[in-house]
Amino acid sequence: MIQLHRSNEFEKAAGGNISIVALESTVLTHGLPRPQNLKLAHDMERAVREEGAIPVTIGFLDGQLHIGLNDAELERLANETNVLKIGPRDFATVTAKNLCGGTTVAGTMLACKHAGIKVFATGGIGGVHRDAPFDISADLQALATIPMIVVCAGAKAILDLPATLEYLETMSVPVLGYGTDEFPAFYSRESGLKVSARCDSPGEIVEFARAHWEAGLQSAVLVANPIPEAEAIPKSQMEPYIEQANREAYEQGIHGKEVTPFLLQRINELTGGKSMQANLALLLNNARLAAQIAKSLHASQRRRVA
Ligand code: PSU
Ligand code: MN
Repeated sequence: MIQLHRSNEFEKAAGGNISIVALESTVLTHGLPRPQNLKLAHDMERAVREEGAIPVTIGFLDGQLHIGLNDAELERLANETNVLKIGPRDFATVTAKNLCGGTTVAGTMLACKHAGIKVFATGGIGGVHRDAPFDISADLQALATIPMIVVCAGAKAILDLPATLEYLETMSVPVLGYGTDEFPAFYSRESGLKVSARCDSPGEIVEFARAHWEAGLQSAVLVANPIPEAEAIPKSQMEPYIEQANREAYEQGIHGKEVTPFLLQRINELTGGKSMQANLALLLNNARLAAQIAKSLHASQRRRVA
């Protein structure tokens, strides 16, 4: 079994039975520019704490898988120049070569499986890319096979959202709209697409997840939490920028794991920084909801034992 480098805080929380929320780190290393990336990492951790749970940011330093990064480690990961974007297939490379990097949604979920963490917050999951039918994020594979609750603001709007939802349906991953029947589209609250079920409270989400796993499924439960209204950008406004960025990625021959970071950065330039503000707001919003879900899950586990 892979060796885990557990932070003191994680050890204490796990031993003391305190609610835990995992946070990913590709968003720091590849999703946001400096210095907003480190500030966001701290803000997300604070948001989780304010809701009464313990944040555990996951990432690799010198080939070690950290379950929880302290402030100095977070700072290092956010500023390191030689950092990889680490999905599940990269774990062995990173371990063998003592490398550093941010774990993607899929990578973070794999780490959570080893650490026994059940709730995780990210911004937007990866999915099926537009006009590139074989560019399918490993995030979807992880969601299909690792039973935990993942909170996002939908799939990233740069993707082919109908195809992404089809894939999730094929893989038996329920998509829960939080307070909505519509699948949110990351920067926008609307997509014109439906979720598979709706939940209106953290407790309801926990009950749903329990019923899902009791039915014998091993897939994750994906919670789609719409971006707060104040920071949302209408889909009609975003779509031309997304199309332009996708076109440029194609023309410049960008492919593989570089596609998503390229698109996010290009869209940020095209929107004059507005898309990044939206991205930051939805990340914090997801951290808060994940903390509430973790607390509710924890309370329900205690009730069951009692
Ligand atoms: N959410 C964000 N920004 C990001 C990501 C999520 O707000 O940068 C990252 C996640 O780590 C996700 C990755 O797993 O983007 C998807 O990359 P790809 O499409 O190459 O699988
Ligand atoms: Mn890809």
